[in-house]
Amino acid sequence: MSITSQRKNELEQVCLQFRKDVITALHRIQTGHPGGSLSVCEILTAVYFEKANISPKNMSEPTRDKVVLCKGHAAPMLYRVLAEKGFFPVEEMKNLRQINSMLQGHPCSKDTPGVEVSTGPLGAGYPVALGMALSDRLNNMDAYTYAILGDGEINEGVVWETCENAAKYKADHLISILDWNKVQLDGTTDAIMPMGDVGRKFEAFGYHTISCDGHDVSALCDAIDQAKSHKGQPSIILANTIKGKGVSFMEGQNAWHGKPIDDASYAKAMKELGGES
Ligand SMILES: Cc1ncc(C[n+]2csc(CCOP(=O)(O)OP(=O)(O)O)c2C)c(N)n1
Ligand SMILES: [Mg+2]
Repeated sequence: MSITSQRKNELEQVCLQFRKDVITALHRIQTGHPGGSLSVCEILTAVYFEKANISPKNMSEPTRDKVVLCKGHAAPMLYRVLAEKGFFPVEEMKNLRQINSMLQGHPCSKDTPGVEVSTGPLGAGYPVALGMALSDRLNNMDAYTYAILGDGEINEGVVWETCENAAKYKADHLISILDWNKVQLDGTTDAIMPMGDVGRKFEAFGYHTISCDGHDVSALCDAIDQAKSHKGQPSIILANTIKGKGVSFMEGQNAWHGKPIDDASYAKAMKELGGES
């Protein structure tokens, strides 16, 4: 069922706060990844706040849904979302990327409550996500595994090996979401490694594809519903996003993939996002 317009408005406000808090945390530490964190904001919000059956209360129950942020460099946004879900206090964001902090530069399942799988090496999270989905099915559980991928990440060969297996095993409880922002670290995805028609490529590998606006929480929720209702094939949601979304001078700019946020840029970003964090 679609979310109401009131709920959509609420989640948009929540996303605005997430963006401010992530930019503030990244400015404080002068390292980390703004671009890919801002682009995945609504995807994580739709999954964690509307669709996935996952919370601090059921984290130890095998029947819970699972989420794997394959593009692990967007950890700051994942952490902010997990804090809002109650996995740890939001004040922990102050310790982002500090030695011995629970919030390392890339997600670590050992250190961070709520993190299902440690990720960072691009591509490596995806086969793990498939394994989790297949394991749940073997155990007769109706749980879904959500795998969130970057569009530069899908240059990795292991992603396509995973697709072959997901199709072979008809992994219809693996819901993949591509943060399709068309930019990676050093340039546009087309310039670094042209992937052709991404949707047709996934279809050729045996996937059901769904496209949507990846900054529209309501559209993302509908796309997830469609993926859930599609049986006998894995689904991937091609979520059209903008790298750096919400901060005009970061939008579409690979330079802001992993650049420290200087004071002037921070002030400008916060003004655009509507004030202090
Ligand atoms: C195997 C591997 N190679 C290289 C890197 C370095 N790296 C980190 S992020 C990134 C670009 C990722 O681009 P994309 O998947 O499009 O992410 P997004 O645009 O969502 O930030 C690269 C090359 C890595 N983490 N892992
Ligand atoms: Mg990208």
